[in-house]
Amino acid sequence: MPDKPIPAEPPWWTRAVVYQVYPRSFQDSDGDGVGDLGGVLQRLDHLADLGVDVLWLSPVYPSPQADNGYDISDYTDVDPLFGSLEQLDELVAALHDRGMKLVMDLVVNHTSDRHPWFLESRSSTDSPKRDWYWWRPPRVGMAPGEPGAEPTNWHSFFSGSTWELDEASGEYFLHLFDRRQPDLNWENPEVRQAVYAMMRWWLDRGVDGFRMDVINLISKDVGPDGELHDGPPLPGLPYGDASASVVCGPRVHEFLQEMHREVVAGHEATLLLVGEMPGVTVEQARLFTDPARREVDMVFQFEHVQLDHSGSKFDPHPLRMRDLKASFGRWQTGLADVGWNSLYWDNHDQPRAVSRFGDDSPRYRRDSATCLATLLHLHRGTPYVYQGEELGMANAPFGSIDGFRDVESLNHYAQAVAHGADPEEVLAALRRMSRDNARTPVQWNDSPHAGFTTGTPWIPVNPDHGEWNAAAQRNDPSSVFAHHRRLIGLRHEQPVVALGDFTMLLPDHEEVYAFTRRLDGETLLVVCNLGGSIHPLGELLPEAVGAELVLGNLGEEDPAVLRPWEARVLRV
Ligand code: ISL
Repeated sequence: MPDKPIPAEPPWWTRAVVYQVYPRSFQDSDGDGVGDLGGVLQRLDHLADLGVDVLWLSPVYPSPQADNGYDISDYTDVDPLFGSLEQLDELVAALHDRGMKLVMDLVVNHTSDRHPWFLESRSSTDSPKRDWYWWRPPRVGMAPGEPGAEPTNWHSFFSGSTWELDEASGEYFLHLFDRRQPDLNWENPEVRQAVYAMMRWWLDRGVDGFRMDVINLISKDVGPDGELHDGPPLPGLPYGDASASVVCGPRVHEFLQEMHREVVAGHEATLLLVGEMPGVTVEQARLFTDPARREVDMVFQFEHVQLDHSGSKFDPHPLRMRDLKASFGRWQTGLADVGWNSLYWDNHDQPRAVSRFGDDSPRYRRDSATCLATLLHLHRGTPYVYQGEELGMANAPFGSIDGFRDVESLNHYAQAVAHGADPEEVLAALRRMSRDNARTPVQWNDSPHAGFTTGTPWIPVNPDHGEWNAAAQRNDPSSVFAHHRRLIGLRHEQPVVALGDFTMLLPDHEEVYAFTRRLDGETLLVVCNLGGSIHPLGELLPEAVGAELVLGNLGEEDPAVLRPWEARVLRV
């Protein structure tokens, strides 16, 4: 394959690294136990020190907090829990002063059931906003509330039916997530215009883009008379799979192109648009991220974070590293010439990467965290660092169900136990897979609540913070934090890291993940050992042995031997 020449002006985000702040768990500034914007403002030095380019802020809008802010009741304000609009403006200015950008979370597949739009929609069957949401009568011949009378058999992402009965009107409304998160009807042009106006309002305030929550679910496959169709039955559940009707529905590209025309046009050079897209395929992602189509810059895909699910995420099985390699490899190849990848291990919806893909035992925690980081940051695409990932934060030791806070976990537990599952088994799965693993407070120092709050944290701090915290790592050159800083620096300094092509090596090897990145005659060879065994690198990849070490996660030793969880970036 010929080396790729450097394109004239690659978009700025090809060299950028994004840092996700989940504000509730980042830093509390007023002692109420919940993180807030004041806290984010206090910790900007941490981000600057790490060297990231963009802060993606999970929702801070007014919200009943049924899903920690992913249930929005006012799109153009800040919840007092998190601070004020003035502080948001302050954050934009403070980030811009430091050369960083702010990307807001855009949650427009659904609103909160407390949003005025929904209250109005619900108020009567002939409300002018009735059609802003998905209202449907019971199944023909059935009474409202009768078991099985739901308009379709769809299973919610958060357990149970996607339909909630409104007693007053005898009709059901659709919610792909919790019942307190009704889906907006994007078929209605007024809904779309209201969303675009809101987005323009945020851009006018100076924000630099949007991370679009479940944006590939906005178009539903609806027939000419409003029909929605049952999905294939889900094994072991009294529901069907809604995917065929809601994932990348018939008008999704049209809607995103319209959004681009109405909101983004003229600003595309400076903004970042990332679409979160559960269930998206490589082929679809190429369409969404083809710059010529003007939809989004990159998507969050889910393939690699579902490889350890057997059907449901709460029925996990051990991950085969080969499957992980194959999946990443497919995405790298699939978006090589058209489109762009987002790269992530962690976010607020996933268990902690070092516990899931690495080895969080004392022996290998630091090495596996730095190995995973090297692997991710050296791929082609834009890396995302989730708060605490740069510190090697691990899953938390949850006890009983009372320790969990997340609506997805709590709904799942209630439903599973109601259907006869063994509570201890359900808990074991939650301890491994619950989103709360990612939501324990950031560990700033070794003080009682890790420096997160002076009050009582809304969710307990992981007791390992005495050892694993930012203060301990910031000036330690061998820390997970320092390693992330080096990786981010490498992307900024080396065009080959940002733009080079990708070739997978040793595709069938169970533990050694190796690839090259090439650009303009320069070749980097990246070798990572995703396990606890030693591998004969000299035999597997002889060219690695004499190569110059650009960056490694373990001290230099025998170049012909790859130690457990060792990662090397080599210039060949
Ligand atoms: O968390 C998940 C894994 O079970 C997903 O189903 C997740 O809900 C999905 O990726 C969509 O996530 C986004 O939208 C949700 C919200 O709860 C998540 O926090 C958000 O990232 C609904 O707004």
